[in-house]
Amino acid sequence: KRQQPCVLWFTGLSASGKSTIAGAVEQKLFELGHHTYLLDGDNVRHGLNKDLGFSDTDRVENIRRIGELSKLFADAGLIVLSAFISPFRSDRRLVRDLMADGEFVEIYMNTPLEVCEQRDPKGLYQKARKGEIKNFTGIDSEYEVPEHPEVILNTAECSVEECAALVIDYLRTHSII
Ligand code: GGZ
Repeated sequence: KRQQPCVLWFTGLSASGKSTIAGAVEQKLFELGHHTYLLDGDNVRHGLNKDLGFSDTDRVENIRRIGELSKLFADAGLIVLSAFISPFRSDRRLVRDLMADGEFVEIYMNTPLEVCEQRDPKGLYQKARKGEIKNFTGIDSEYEVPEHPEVILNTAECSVEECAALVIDYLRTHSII
């Protein structure tokens, strides 16, 4: 099936829904006959980037490597879905600049911190509040909100299905699929 290789870059706080929505979008793309690859903490931070932690410098290097990796998969013709907090604007800009015009789709998970903290699926926010985890994004490490994301998803108000459909709509409107 015809598709424009590109990178769908999901950015947002921990528990904002990045991996969940990326997974739902990937499932829809698969059903439509498209070829995709999903990058997230599970397959990157435990492998290629297992030497990196959560200091600012390590996060910068984490995103730099993931950007290069995303570009390679896009060069292979795939629609790449990358789901990382990627808290810094300059790092997301660097990845955008690796890609050709229109091939970087920044998807901002506009989920309020309170909602993420309430979800707290792994109990990490609770640990961060108690000081048991340092440099936790949204607590004692910064998240820089995207200024011009291509797509904004309000996961506190919309279902996973609705959010995934918005991304698919964007890809259709912009002739990526
Ligand atoms: C943020 C942390 C931290 C700290 C561990 N800050 O919700 P999760 O658990 O499954 O996803 C989070 C993941 C973030 O990794 P990223 O590679 O996406 O981060 S970044 O883009 O900033 O490099 C969270 C867990 O790792 N985690 N410690 N201190 N998230």
